[in-house]
Amino acid sequence: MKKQFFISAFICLFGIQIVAQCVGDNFVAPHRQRVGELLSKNVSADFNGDGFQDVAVADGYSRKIFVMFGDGEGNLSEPVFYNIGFNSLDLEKGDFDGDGLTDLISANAGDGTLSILYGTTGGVFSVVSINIGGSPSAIAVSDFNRNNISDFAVTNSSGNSVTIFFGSSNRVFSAGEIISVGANPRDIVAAHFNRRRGIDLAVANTDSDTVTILSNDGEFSGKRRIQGR
Ligand SMILES: [Ca+2]
Ligand SMILES: [Ca+2]
Ligand SMILES: [Ca+2]
Repeated sequence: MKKQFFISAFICLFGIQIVAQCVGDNFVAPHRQRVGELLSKNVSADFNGDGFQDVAVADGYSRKIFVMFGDGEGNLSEPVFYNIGFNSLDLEKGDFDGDGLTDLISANAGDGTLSILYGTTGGVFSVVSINIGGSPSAIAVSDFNRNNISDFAVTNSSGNSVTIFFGSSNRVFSAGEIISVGANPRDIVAAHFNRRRGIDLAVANTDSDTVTILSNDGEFSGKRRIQGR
């Protein structure tokens, strides 16, 4: 039977270890590739449209996102980097301008910014920064208003709040109200938690040892317009 190969990436403190995995068989010897200095989060997608999965990883210390392109055989290219804000705690993917190309977003707790990398053809990204203040700590991407353009919710760990941003084809975000949650929210997930159509949110609050459920009953609507620079 023909074996299927795909890439799985594991984050280490001072580098990234890429492991080529063989379905239905044992792991083969790992391919190690040193990247960055204090990696926090990675995502995979086919950024350059060649049919092979690629990897992006955020480095909170060097303020960079590294992008490496897969060859379908478990190997990654030398990293290309993009400058982002300080102390990235989360990295997610979506299509925030609805052009069909995967975009990336980083929550930078150290300087209160979001870095959004809009994908272009060939796997090249265009970076914009949005200053939202506080300590952005985690991001959940979904289509909260069901217009087929990705939106995202971001936690503010120092402000004990969540704000939802709605993507648009002209790359101008609409922001919803600041929603209070528990103390020091550090993770957030988007899923259906009730029987209504909209995607809801669950927030893990580290210091209050609570989980906050935000039900999307139509209140997840944009009211402020924010554009990255
Ligand atoms: Ca690719
Ligand atoms: Ca896009
Ligand atoms: Ca949307």
